[in-house]
Order: sequence, then C-alpha cells, then structure tokens
Amino acid sequence: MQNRIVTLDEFIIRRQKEYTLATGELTGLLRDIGVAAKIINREVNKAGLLNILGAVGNENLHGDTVQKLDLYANEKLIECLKNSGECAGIASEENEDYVPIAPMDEKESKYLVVMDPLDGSSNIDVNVSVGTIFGIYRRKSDPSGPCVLEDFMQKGNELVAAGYVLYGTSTILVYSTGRGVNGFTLDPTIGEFCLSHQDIKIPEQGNSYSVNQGYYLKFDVEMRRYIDHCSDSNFGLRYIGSMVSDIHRILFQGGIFLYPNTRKYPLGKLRLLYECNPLGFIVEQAGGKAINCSLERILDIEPKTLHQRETIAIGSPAMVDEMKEFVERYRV
Ligand code: AHM
Ligand code: MG
Repeated sequence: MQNRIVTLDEFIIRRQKEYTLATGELTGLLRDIGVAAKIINREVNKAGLLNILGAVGNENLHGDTVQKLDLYANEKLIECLKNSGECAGIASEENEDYVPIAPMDEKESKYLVVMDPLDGSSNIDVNVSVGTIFGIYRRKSDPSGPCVLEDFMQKGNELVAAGYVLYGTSTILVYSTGRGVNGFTLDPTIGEFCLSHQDIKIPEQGNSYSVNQGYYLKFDVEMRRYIDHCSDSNFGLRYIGSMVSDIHRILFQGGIFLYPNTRKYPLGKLRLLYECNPLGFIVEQAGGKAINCSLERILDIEPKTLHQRETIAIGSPAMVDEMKEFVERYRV
C-alpha cells in the first residue's frame, strides 16, 4: 500500500525512465489523452444540466449552440492530440475517415491514435456511466509524409498502449503500455488522476455474465447453449449497455462479456479498432482473454476497414475457455 499520492503524469514519467531508449513521445501522448479526459469529464458531469443550460441542438444561455456530448468528446480529443505534436493521425468511431495531423514545428510524429470518444453515449440522457476508449499504434509509413490508411490496419497485438476512461460514480483512467494494467482515479479537488489501482489482475473465474439477453433468440445455437449454462450455473446477469462499464466491473470482479452476432448485426455490433482491440489488450494484460465467436483471438484479427465490426467474448480466462468449449461442442 503506497502512502503517498502518485499522479498520472508522475507515474507515466517514472515508467518512461525505466526505458533507456524512450524519447518521451509516448509519455507526452498519454498525458495529453489524460488532459482531454478531464475536459470531457467536466462536460459529462454537466450533462444533466442541459435542460437548464439549453438542450442539444439549441442555444444555451450564452448563445452557444449546445453540442451532442459524443461529438464534443470527439472534438476535444482531436484538438488535444493535434496540439500534442506527438500524434500523426487519428481514427475515430465518430469520423467516417481517418484524420491526418500535420507535423508541428516540423517535428515528425511516429504514433497514431484509434478511439471511441464516448462509448455508450445513448446512456447519457439517463445518467448511466459512459467511457472513452483509446489505442496507440506506431505508424508504419514514412514519418516524413502524412499517415495513410494502411497505418491503421494493424492488428491489436501491435498496440503500443491502450486504455479507457470510465465516467462513473468516480472517473477512472485505466491504461497499459504492455507491462501490466494500472488505474488512476480523478480527484476532483485537485484535478489530478491519482494512482488508485496498481497492477490490476482479472480474477481467473467470475460468477456473472454480461450480454444483451433480449437478443437471445437471435443468437446462434452454440451461444444460446452457453448462455443457458451460465444461467443454470446461477451466475448473475449484469449488463449496463456501456461496454467500458461492463468491462471495468469484469476486470475487478471477474466474469464474461459477450456481444455475439445477431440477425441485425451479422458480424457483431462492436468495432474492432475502437472497442474490441483496446479493451482486448487491457483485459489480456490483466491476465484475461478476448476471442470472437469464430474463436479467433481478437488481437490477432487482421483489420480490413476502419469501422469493421467484430463479435466478442472477453473476460476471465476460465470463462472464455468454457465459452470456447461450448462453441466447439454445439456449433452446427
Ligand atoms: P456505441 O459506440 O454506439 O455507444 O455502441 C457501443 C455500445 C457498447 O458500449 C455496449 O456494450 C453496446 O453498444 C450495447 O449495445 P446493445 O444496446 O445492442 O446491447
Ligand atoms: Mg462505441
């Protein structure tokens, strides 16, 4: 148990010093994402005041047009990353195409960011937790020119870092650079993310499952058999409908999160680049597993398009293994 506050900035810099070859660029990028998270947090916390301050699309008291929060989060992150000077391009769930960033002061940047700026945003109106998800890759193209689409078509196993911010009862930022997972809780009194969860390890087995059971009849038979098994085993059903929140709970309490293919989403609903890969990276770093319904490891899937969807089963390793057995046994 540490007896001194360690801020996110301090922690990132301390980690950087452990690498003799580190240049500080990744450190700067992570710090800037932390700054954007604080700005988004401030707005998310004000969401309930929209009726007072002006409804989305209308003008508020100050005459500014009120923006949808997911678009606001997208803009703030892009702005912070542009100003950071450490990011050569961004692919966001909110943008049709990737956004190349011109070098600042002729300094070439070697990193790219993929992100879902505000995941679960349909929950905002009813005061349910939402999150930001991000992943960082090293670009493959020549850094003297603009980034290209192929730079973003990297597998999750090539992620340099990934993380999420959960705007919940408290705001917490969880990230990994491939050497374990750490969590930082925002102390609103000092405006700093402070190290609160060191070296997070997911329980081997949990006693809850997380799936939109309303779609049960639309799932394939092997998935229905596995869900029946969870229910027969008296596992609790926990589904917030905000992936970051569901994964955060599973990271600490164990369990499995499923988003299989349905008739509406034959390839699954969630996005490989912005949701499955970064969260798969975090969960694996914490000792868990993440596969799709064809039983491929999420991080080994080759992306073909920016907004590609993927099915997912992610969480405690023993539960993902068991789900895999059910699929192998009942698959037709
Ligand atoms: P979004 O990126 O449009 O917010 O959608 C992603 C969200 C996830 O957070 C959540 O797990 C899932 O959609 C819920 O979908 P459903 O309502 O179909 O269960
Ligand atoms: Mg999303």
